[in-house]
Amino acid sequence: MGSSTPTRALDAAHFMHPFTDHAALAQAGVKVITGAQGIFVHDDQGQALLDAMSGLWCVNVGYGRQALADAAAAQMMKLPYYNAFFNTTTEPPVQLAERLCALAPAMGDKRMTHVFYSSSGSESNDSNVRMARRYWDLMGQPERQVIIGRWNGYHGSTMAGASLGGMRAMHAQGGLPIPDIEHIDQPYYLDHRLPGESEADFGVRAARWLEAKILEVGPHRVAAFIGEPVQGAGGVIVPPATYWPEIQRIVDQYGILLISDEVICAFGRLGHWFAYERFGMRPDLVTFAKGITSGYVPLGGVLISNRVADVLIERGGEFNHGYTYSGHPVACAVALANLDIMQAEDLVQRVHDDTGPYLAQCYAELAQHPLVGDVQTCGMVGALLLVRDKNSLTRFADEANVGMRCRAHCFANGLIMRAVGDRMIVAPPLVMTRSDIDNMVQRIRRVLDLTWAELLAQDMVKG
Ligand code: PXG
Repeated sequence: MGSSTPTRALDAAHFMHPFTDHAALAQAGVKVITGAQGIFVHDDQGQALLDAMSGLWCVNVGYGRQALADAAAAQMMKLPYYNAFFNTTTEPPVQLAERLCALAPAMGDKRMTHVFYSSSGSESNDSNVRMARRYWDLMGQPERQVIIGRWNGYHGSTMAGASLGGMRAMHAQGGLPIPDIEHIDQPYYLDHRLPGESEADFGVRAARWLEAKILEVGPHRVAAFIGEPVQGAGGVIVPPATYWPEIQRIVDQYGILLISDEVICAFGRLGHWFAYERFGMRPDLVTFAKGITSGYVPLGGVLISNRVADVLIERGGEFNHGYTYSGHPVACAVALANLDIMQAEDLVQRVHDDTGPYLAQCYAELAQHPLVGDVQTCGMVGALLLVRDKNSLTRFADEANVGMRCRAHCFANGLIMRAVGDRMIVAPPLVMTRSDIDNMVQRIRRVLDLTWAELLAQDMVKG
């Protein structure tokens, strides 16, 4: 098509993409996505692709929702922007805060009472670092500065977000992590289990790595622990059921704050409004972004529990932190309309009762495929581990690039899945029906067959 060539040339000439090797991209050529409807995006060559990643884990209500465009247009004409500094407010962020606090379940004596807004997950985690450290200052324990995250966790790409995360390739660029951030290993059973160890026992042992780290750092120096309930960008790592309860016991014992980073996991992704409920966590701070607006406009923030909010408000004085777009009225109006859609279509309950269990059932069948060594799902996220030998669970060498091979077949066959090393992951739109899931799984099966055939032909697996 006529329009594609200038877009490609101009892209290569001027658009610096996120997380991209630009020399390699210029060689391979960029894919130009020009439109989308429902669960499909389409490109400038006329190919429709089933988007099993909901964009980047965010387009939960699917593409082309008129109500979200209408909400943005109406708010733009009424009041496109005003700030929340200098004793002013606007209506949409107030309504949204009230609604989020009502949707967030109380856990024991912990309730979510306030919302701090940003425009992304990364900024929200920067705010968490500022708030956790400020909290301990106000509590008269200013030496509590250390925040503990996990290797292969992902908390964003700003200086603080990338530091909290445990992506070594990110730390290797730009002098990260910032001071007083520590990491423990992730609860990935297949990588870290001991011979004969059950998944339940492993979950408790993995949680106790936190206790060991607290004791190493000194309990009086630890401010908070941050984790994703289910790791997303790290490859959809679903922890054993025993993991979070033991983490909760440990943070309670040492009095440290628990930050649940739910940028991916909230708003129905795991079949609950907030994932902490599913895992029995009692977080003090909850990071959100992505699904709050289904990605239609940028919005992020932090749910703040009474434990933290009471101290910041009653003892705090001025908290010297905030963004131009903290509580952006258009973003908050779109979020309210997005929550309306989710409630009208009962999407959270559907994932919980129907589509989530159905995805799990379909994935259990995919586990029979010769290339698949393990499957995990949780609500509407799923992972397939590609292995060289199914019986012994022998993994491919990194150089085999098995995930990238599989992803190439996906693109060529009308399917978007994400490859994280040897794990192929999905986070489909929550509006998917059972027959949409059938359609997706049929495509997945086809790309697994094609990848298997390619590996057989190159003698990389045994038939
Ligand atoms: N926390 C979590 C748990 C995330 O998944 C962020 C924070 C940062 O959000 P922002 O809005 O600043 O990007 C994220 C983002 C991937 C991928 O390839 C995942 C994310 C972002 C970009 C790519 O899986 N997650």
